[in-house]
Amino acid sequence: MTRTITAFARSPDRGRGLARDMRVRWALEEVGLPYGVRLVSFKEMKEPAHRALHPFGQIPTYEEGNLALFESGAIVFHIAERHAALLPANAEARARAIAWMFSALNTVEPPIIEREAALLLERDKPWAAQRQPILDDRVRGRLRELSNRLGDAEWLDGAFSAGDLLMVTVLRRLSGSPLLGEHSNLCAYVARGEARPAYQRAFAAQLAVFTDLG
Ligand code: GTB
Repeated sequence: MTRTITAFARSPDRGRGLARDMRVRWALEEVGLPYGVRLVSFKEMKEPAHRALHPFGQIPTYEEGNLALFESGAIVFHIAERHAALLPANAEARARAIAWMFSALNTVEPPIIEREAALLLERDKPWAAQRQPILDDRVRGRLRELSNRLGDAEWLDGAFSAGDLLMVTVLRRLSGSPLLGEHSNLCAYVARGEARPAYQRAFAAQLAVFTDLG
């Protein structure tokens, strides 16, 4: 069975692994599934052929036989559902890991994206300086809560799961920001995720796309 994902032909992050194909690559590497990558330009993403796979004209997408999926969370869930390496077999542990997947994408990621969008796209607005501390504090609040829950644990709930995979990719969006640096346990948590061999392989693969551009 061949699996194909889509990724940016030219990622604006210059290979830092911040685009959402990274989480799909990482999940596939964790469970040892080979995959191919189709690189798409910003123009191609908005054309009918790509929109047939992704209604919003974005990456990543995932094709496996007759199945075509969009939404990185749904793709990671699809991969994880079939592999105990990403979702535990025990029903209750599995439900909790899925809750962490949702919380990474629904509770922790939105304020991080909102803050990032303000920094990148709204800097010149007259209200930007007033709004920034509000956005910073929303992220701070979430990080504090997450940090309190993680404590000294290695992963969010027992063994590494798709919940950790998504949470680490979400927190990486704050790499280099002082906000993450305020929580040494979260920094160590992200570093543990990044140290996983599957993460390293996924990171190298997406970086190669950028370095191969020459
Ligand atoms: N909810 C969807 C999902 O999880 O799959 C969101 C998908 C999405 O936002 N895709 C982005 C995209 O295709 C790429 S990942 N954008 C193009 C468009 O909308 O036209 C977001 C992203 C982009 C760039 C960086 N970066 O350069 O640091 C980081 C993250």
